[in-house]
Amino acid sequence: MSEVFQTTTVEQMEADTARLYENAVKVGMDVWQDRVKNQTPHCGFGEKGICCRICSMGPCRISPKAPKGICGANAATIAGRNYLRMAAGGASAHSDHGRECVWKMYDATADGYYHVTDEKKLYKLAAEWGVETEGRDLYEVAHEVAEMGLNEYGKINGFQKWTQRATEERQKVWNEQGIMPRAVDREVVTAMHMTHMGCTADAEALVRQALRTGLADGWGGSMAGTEFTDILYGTPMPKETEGNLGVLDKEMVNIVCHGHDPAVSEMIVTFSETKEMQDLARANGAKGINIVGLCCTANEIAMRHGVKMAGNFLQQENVLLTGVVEAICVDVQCIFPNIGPLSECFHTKFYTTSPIARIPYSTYLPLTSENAGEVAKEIITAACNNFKNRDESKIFIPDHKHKASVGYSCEGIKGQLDTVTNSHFDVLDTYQPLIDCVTSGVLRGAVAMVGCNNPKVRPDWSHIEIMKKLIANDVVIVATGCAAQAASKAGLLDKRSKVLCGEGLRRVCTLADIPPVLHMGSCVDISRMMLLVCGIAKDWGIETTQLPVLGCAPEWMSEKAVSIANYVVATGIDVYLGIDPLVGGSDQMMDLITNGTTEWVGAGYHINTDPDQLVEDMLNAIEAKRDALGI
Ligand code: XCC
Ligand code: SF4
Repeated sequence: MSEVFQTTTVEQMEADTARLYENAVKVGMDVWQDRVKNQTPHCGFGEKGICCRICSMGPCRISPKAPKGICGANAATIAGRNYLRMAAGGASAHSDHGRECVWKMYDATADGYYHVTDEKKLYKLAAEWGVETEGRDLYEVAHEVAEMGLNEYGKINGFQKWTQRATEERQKVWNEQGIMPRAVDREVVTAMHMTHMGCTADAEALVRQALRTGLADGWGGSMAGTEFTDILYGTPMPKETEGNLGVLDKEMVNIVCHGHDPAVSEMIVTFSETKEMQDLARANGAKGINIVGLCCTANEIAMRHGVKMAGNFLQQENVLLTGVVEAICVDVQCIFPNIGPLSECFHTKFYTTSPIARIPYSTYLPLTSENAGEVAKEIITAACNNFKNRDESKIFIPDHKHKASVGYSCEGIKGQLDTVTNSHFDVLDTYQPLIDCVTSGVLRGAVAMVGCNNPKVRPDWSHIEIMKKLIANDVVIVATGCAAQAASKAGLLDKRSKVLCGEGLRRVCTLADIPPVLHMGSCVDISRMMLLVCGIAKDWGIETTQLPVLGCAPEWMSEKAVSIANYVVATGIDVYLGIDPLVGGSDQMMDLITNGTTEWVGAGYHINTDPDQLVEDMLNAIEAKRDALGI
């Protein structure tokens, strides 16, 4: 059976996209491929990060003839301010998403729409934060823990509680370097203040604040998002699903959930399973209701319910171009405004649900803890009744899809390791078996593949080629976000893809019954990866900076990725970027984000826009880390 396994190639995916593009032409609507052409070449000043429009004396652009802005800001100042503002934008998005999740738990009741699913995780967090649980009602505890979680965002004194989960050494470094994160809101406001006209001009201070703001996200807002989401909807454990456009079903009512915060999609999944909704779908001539996900919402509901994943960021217009989507419902982040006009060209109904993401040509149904079920039912009902309005002449569903094993939270990974080595351990709460595989050389190391896809490079190509090369060299991969989706589309989350691995990794995959690419969730779940590396470092008895573990964002595009890169670096893990971080106009800034951070926190960026070279650099870096450890 393994010999028949084949990946879906980027060429095949591109052929699907080309075929769907014909539908866009047919309905007379532009899609990203057209807009990329219109926007290319990009503005050189913007690309290099040396255009400043922070005050109305400008915009000022740096060139050999004009080396300073009107106020005297030079290239390093301008590029540094732009960079910090990107990190702050990203930290805000993740953290505010996290805050919404905490609010849902604050509002949770035994008989409401939102309740506690993972009691064990709640009690663990309560114990960690010193909340009394003895003889108290579950929801009283949940309420108090949530209130503490909410207060973390704006507390007036002290640092993010979540940072205490990091290794002692990391906490010490963050304190010594003055980047221990305070309240999330405080770090973001500080970043905005520092970058205001006439404030910080020193590039080093701007880069340090980017690290601190990133830490407030990864070891603050994002971690809150992951923890409270797990408590509310369940901690992901390994399960099977499918990925790519072939998961859309011509005979079913197709509802697409897109965005990041699972509050809406959880309700859609729950209510779509009710008899009332199933009957309605059948009464409209469909065989049933097919919920599929896009972007990180897909990751959330796939990890917890095995919901199928239609694809990643640049697949969002493709999904509508199939002509079989009855409704697309979005929450926040990474939603193309073009979904509005594009849905108007089809029978597709477009729903927005958050005051944070208001988009023209949508029906706006703001979701609250009180009305969540009603909103979900309204969307599903409209979708079912919309089934008969499809235009047959516009339908095309590519048949590519792959099996995908998902759900590898830290708990899921430990559980899976347990199946291999439970002869040695009673209750396994250690990464020791994994560490043994690395020290013995069966596995060379690990790479966290994260981030978006981006038309600045050949979409998904870098992700897939880099992953294939890494697993062939016995490097295990953990993935989140659109990187994980790229793996899913190619078939690398299918356990059978172990045929592509080197001998060592293949053996580990067989023994532990895992795919070589472990899907750890959405982008806020990179906080899981931070706990994973700190957990491994603790169990191993070495520092995070010594681990043969790297981060890689070969096709990143969003401000969130900048925030992530900052906290991954600050956690001691080198980050390999395949897209320029938009600071190239200043040598000083380039030096600060590569060498500077390495001096302060032991890790930095490595940038190479050639994916072949990027993966070579990573393999060499892993071997160098192994040599330094003497393994
Ligand atoms: Fe968005 Fe999270 Fe990027 Fe994908 S990976 S395009 S941020 S959905 Ni986060
Ligand atoms: Fe120009 Fe300085 Fe104003 Fe920026 S802050 S727009 S560099 S004058």
